[in-house]
Amino acid sequence: RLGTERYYTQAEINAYLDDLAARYPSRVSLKVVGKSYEGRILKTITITNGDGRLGKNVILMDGGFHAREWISPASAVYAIGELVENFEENADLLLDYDWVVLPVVNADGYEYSQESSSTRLWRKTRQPVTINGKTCYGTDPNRNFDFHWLGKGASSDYCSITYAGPTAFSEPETVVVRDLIHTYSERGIMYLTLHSYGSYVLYPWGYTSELPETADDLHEVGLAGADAIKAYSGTKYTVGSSTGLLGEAAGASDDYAFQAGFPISFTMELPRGGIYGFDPPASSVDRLVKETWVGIRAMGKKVTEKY
Ligand code: 0X9
Ligand code: ZN
Repeated sequence: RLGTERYYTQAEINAYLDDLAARYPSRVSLKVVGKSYEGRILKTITITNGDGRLGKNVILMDGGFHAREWISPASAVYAIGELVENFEENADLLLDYDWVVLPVVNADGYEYSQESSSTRLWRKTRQPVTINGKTCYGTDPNRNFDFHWLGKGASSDYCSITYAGPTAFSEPETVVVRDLIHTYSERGIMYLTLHSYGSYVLYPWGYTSELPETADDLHEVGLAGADAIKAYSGTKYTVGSSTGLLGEAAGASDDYAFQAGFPISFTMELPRGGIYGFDPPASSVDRLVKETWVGIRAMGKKVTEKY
């Protein structure tokens, strides 16, 4: 198991995935799905129960969209560890479903935020944009998806923290997630993207205050996660639509996955911690990733029963 006593680099996380693939070849497979702007390898881990049945339903999960939200990759990695190394206790989640996880989407930003205290709060990717001789770095990957791109809550200012990018899917990292969403849109049931902070389970829409027709189903599955976490640790999550709870923010991956065919799509905003909210101390990683797993597990379980 990768420890929970500190945060790990993207390279260490990839090495852990390699280690799992070597140790559990019948249940785990890896795929290089692309490269970040700076050339870091992005790889997914597909977790099965090893029964060889093809075409099962899929739960697609990612972490590390926003660089500074370190508890997100940590939680994705912990979930991977549970599904693979604690397989016996989680076999119910893998009977009719495969899980596909990309733990660090914005690998360049994540590494940059680990470089020094002055870059700790970096959010965007690292691809530069130069206009009239002035350069600003990065695009908000969660404003870069081509569904109501540059709508409400997204900025066209290339130096803004919510910059939607020069075009939709201008970032290699969001292209990777787009392609994963389309690869699994036929059999994908739940898309779950891990962010921080605020302790929310958010469902579509995030570009409009309108609710989808299936809002009750989304709410029910989200509540299963929130209730499980409350019972486990006492942490209170709020469940609701993205726009209802946070206001419009268009061009995000959750809306994109939902419109592409995933009937369940959530942004999970993990709890705040530390001085800025994005920086829970290393000493609280263990507690947070464990309670987050309880929530992910409960939502996954609910999905396997409902769909
Ligand atoms: O604004 C975001 O991208 C997410 N919050 S964060 O603080 N992690 O940046 C929320 C996204 C919610 N989903 C949509 N607005 N579609
Ligand atoms: Zn985020």
